[in-house]
Amino acid sequence: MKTVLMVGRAHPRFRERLAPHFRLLELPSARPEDVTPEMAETVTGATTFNDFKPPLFDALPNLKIVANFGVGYDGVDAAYAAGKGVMVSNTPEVLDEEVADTTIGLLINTIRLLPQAENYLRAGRWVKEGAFRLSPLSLRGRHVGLYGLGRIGQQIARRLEPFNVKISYHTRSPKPDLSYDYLPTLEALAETVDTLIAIVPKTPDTHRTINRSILRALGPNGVLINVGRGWTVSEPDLVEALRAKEIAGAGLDVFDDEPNVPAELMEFDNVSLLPHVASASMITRNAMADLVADNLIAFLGNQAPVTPVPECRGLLD
Ligand code: NAP
Ligand code: 8YV
Repeated sequence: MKTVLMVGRAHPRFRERLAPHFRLLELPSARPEDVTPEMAETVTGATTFNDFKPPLFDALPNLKIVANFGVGYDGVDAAYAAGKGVMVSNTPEVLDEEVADTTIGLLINTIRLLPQAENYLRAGRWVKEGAFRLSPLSLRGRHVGLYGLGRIGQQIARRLEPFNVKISYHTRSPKPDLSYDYLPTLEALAETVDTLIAIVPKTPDTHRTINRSILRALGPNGVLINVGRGWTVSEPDLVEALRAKEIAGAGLDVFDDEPNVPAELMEFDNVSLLPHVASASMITRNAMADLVADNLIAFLGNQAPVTPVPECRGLLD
């Protein structure tokens, strides 16, 4: 029986799906120095929660595939893996609708202050003080800009259509099959819209691209929503822009140094913060775990993996 190493968390569904096919070992620390001689000799497949760096690849010389739990695989060095002939897979599509649903929820929560309104009720203030204050912002009349219009971005856009908001987007290449207005730069998008939703991957090109000047371009009625990666937003610039009222509010599901969230962000009443829960329903997380298992079962059974990452597709030629 081949051996699969569960690196980081061992999702209960991994055990259920993988145990009939493989001998399972665990490496909760994800640290290469904790790899035992037995692991080094026997492990041919691994699961990961987006944390698999070159020293861990090097510590497992018989590794053939790393199956990431998550569509974003920025914590897995896929180029290094490809260079060593190791396959990497991720979990696209199965989470698109859940993440898009959460994005719409976060957008409305941010604009209409619904979490604050519920806290007001729960604190008994409705009875004592009367109606909750009117939200200064509304979705009515907004122009939404999507920074990223891939699998998830397109699901967000589809959900926005019945809200009767204008929709524009910026990506590196225009999507001719889609009818939304394309803006060739992020700056042009921020100048055009008043609501910016970021759903781009963590790459060198997206690092802190949402900075003070983009936020100023969004303007004093502007709302920023980030569901991609915290890396994309300069958090210090966001705090400064909120303090200076250069934008009107922000909703964030992702942060630069998770699970640490800058204390300054918690000061603002016009900011809605979520602990990276966009895909976090049982049904969707189980679907992601199933796809991790399907990739391992296929590839270690000498079939093509279901969802290889682009960097490793050349290994299949
Ligand atoms: P995808 O299908 O690969 O879409 C990525 C989009 O970003 C594409 O439209 C791409 O268009 C655009 N893009 C990439 N680099 C860009 C750049 N430098 N400038 C402008 N646009 C750029 O990915 P996806 O499945 O939608 O997922 C997107 C990301 O969301 C993931 O990588 C992950 O980090 C994040 N995510 C977060 C959660 C959460 O729980 N909060 C859940 C799932 C995913 P072009 O190639 O034309 O530029
Ligand atoms: C993670 C995500 O998978 O898929 C992604 O890229 O960010 C999430 O769905 C989740 O945080 C598990 O760690």
